[in-house]
Amino acid sequence: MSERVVVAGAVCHRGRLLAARRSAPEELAGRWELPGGKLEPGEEPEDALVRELREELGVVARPVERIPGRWTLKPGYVLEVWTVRLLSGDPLPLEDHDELRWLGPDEAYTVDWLDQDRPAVAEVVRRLREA
Ligand code: DCM
Repeated sequence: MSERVVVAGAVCHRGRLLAARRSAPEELAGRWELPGGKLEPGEEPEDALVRELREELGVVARPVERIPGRWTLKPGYVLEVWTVRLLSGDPLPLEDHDELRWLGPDEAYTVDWLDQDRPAVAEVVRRLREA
């Protein structure tokens, strides 16, 4: 049984992290996540992340570094996270989200992150504080 990989991006810009509020499905709606989505068959994780961020946010972005670790979402699905740099565009909630927020390290926990995203968020916030 192979696992399905979900890739997500910690988009960082000017010392802040981008948080996206999910609009669906019902059980996740209203919770905040690092934007991303499922790999398509044969797709490399970095390529999937670039595609997902273009589709969901309308930006051109570049994965920079993988955050160590992988987190189980539900049986058969694992989450992998990359730090991401914006190359062009201003993120908009085009698909899957109804609000975006840029959070500095001191505001990072003012939103209700999905449980499975929290370890990666914590690592990115630690890095933002050091930067
Ligand atoms: N997911 C998650 N954390 C993220 C992105 C996605 O837990 N940062 C989960 C939510 C869905 C699944 O991955 O169960 C697929 O995401 P999507 O519906 O966005 O393709």
